[in-house]
Amino acid sequence: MKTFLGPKDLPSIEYALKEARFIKENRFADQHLGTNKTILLVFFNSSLRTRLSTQKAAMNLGMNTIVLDINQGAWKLETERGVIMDGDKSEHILEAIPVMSSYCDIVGVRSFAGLKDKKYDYNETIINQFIQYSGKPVISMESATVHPMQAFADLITIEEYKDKARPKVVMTWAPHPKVLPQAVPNSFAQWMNATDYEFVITHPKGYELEPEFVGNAIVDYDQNKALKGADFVYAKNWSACMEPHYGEILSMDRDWTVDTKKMALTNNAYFMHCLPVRRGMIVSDDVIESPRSLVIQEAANREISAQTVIKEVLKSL
Ligand code: AN0
Ligand code: CP
Repeated sequence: MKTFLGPKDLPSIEYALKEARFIKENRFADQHLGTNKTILLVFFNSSLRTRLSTQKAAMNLGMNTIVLDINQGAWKLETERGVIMDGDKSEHILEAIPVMSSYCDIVGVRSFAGLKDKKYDYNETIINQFIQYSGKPVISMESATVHPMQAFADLITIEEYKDKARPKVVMTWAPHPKVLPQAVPNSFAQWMNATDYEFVITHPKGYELEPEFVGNAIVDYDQNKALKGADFVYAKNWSACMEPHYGEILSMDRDWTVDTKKMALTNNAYFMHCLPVRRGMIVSDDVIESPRSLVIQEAANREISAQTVIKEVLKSL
């Protein structure tokens, strides 16, 4: 595997889940694969879970890890071609990428959507430059439109907690004061569509996601109706995806906040969120602290999804 952006990059979902189960029980069984190999994790944006879990996964595989925060100590990078660099950007990404990749065997990239130019974001311009110019395998640690290691960890978590073959999974939009990307909901939808679960997406009008990610999901604008009978509730905020409102906040309606009243509509559902989460906006304190909340288990499974992905890349080196 030379790039990792979605479920199609793995041999199959069944294979990926089987590997994940093995890795969870045998975290140090594959150290021979990573000996004397180096992974470089490049962050253009903040991170807690991705930074720690991906490093831990690489260390479990016997690898060396280097982490670079572009905004803390590196030169400011120009990412557009054809510009006269007379501003505050000292280095061009077209030199920086091959230089960074000369020190490693695998590159992980976190680069959020700018949410200004939909075409630039949805072409995955930044991570595609890494794929094109690094000469090394590249894994997304949340790029402009996808966050595949998060969605894979979410899938592992649902598989661990489901008590029926075909659970009802509901992804609900919830309010947030800042403009957020669509990467997490896009990937969650993409990975849920790769299963045979009953999958429903609910959000206010105007928050439609791209059809390539929505796939066969049922979209319901009535959150209360969507939550009925849910076995898993996956909350997330995202900004508007469709033009002419791309990257805008269209609603801050706290009636969409997931609280005990909303959870009472479900089939005693588990609550899920990728974190970081804003209490009082996305979810109430009592729901996130309840025994049905899986947010810590999801975060812990980030080590497993990352290790499964990196192992697959190491096998192809
Ligand atoms: C980011 C997002 O919504 O994409 C990262 C989530 C993993 N969240 C925030 O910036 C709060
Ligand atoms: N869920 C997630 O990716 O968290 P971080 O942004 O802290 O890495």
